[in-house]
Amino acid sequence: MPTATVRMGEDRQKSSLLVQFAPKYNFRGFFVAEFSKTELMQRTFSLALKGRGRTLPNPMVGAVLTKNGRIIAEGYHKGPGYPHAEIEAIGKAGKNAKGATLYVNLEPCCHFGRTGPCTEAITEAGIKRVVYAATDPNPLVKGRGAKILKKAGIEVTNGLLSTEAARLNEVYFGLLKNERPFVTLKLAQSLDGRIATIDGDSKWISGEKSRKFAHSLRAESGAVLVGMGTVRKDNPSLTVRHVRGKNPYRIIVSTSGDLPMNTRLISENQDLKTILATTHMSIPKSANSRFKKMTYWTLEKAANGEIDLADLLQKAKAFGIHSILVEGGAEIAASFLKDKLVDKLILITAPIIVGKGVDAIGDLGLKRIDQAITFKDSYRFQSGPDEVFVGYPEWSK
Ligand code: AOF
Ligand code: ZN
Repeated sequence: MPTATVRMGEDRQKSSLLVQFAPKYNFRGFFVAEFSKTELMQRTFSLALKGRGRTLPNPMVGAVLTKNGRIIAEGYHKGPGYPHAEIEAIGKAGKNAKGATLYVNLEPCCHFGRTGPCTEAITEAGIKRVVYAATDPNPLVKGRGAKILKKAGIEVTNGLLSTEAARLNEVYFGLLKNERPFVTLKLAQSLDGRIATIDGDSKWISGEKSRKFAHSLRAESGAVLVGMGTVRKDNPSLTVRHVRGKNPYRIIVSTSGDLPMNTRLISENQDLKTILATTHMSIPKSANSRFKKMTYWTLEKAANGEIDLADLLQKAKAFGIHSILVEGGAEIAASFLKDKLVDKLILITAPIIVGKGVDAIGDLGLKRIDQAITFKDSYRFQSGPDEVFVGYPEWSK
């Protein structure tokens, strides 16, 4: 089932989330118009997205207060330490909040965190009805928020656009469910599934528009991760250049830790965001000061002698990284897939044929087609001449 309408336009290209959750309705003049429940819930999504890239580890939340079918106030969560969306909306409505209906994409919280419980503010404001989309997976909330509101005599409805609401906050939901960063695997391949020619040339497979899109994915991620093969062949910078946004951490996975000295990830590490993940502590004796500016993670070895990726994800989580964009190459992609550690696949296919070359994904050790990885909630969109496939692997079929 597709999770949302996909509409493309120049402005939508800036973020994968905006591609997926392009506003469906025109809300100009919304204070006087009447809207359906679905439209109002959709509006909470648009408001939530205003906090995009700033809320983690908190979710993106938008709130709309209505009275007699009309919007009287709105709010959204700007990030940890800032008021929750409901509090913003209630604050703006003032006394007018009495008797209003609250629409919100996440169940209102009921705990003291960095801020006070929304359930209390909702009750005190005299709100009559609460319509929320998804239950908050935070164990401190998880249905308790709704229970408390009902106990206070407030009419509570949930479930409207709940699948979409969970997707909107997929990183937040993933963090709580899997207790590790959310992993997106992104690959740009030719029609015949190659990411490079036989000589290793890969510049460029996808078009300019897709490369911008890829940079927006970087800007939205806590870290970008590549294997040693990619560092050697492509010497990538892994910074955000084609769009505005902050650089993510750059993780190099290398069992040997043997980095060439002229690597851009070392020489262009002014922001001190390059991390080398190896199986042993390995600042080379001859290391110059540029090498010493890197962060080193020493990780467990898996049974096959390679880096234990689950351990890597735990290190990343402890480091405060909430989402990781795996950019290849083929072996790293295969390792993450084999370990079932990919939450989302973004596959960009350019309309070119390369012939013999480097496969997009290495050996997965599959013998039969019925063992192939399948996807749910997938959708496709056009990005200049390329086609983009987005899907969520079904690990527990
Ligand atoms: C809401 N509305 O807008 C948000 C909620 O540290 P705090 O006080 O900001 O609390 C963070 C938790 O509150 C977060 O883990 C999630 O359970 C909930 N976030 N809840 O009702 C909001 N951002
Ligand atoms: Zn709250």
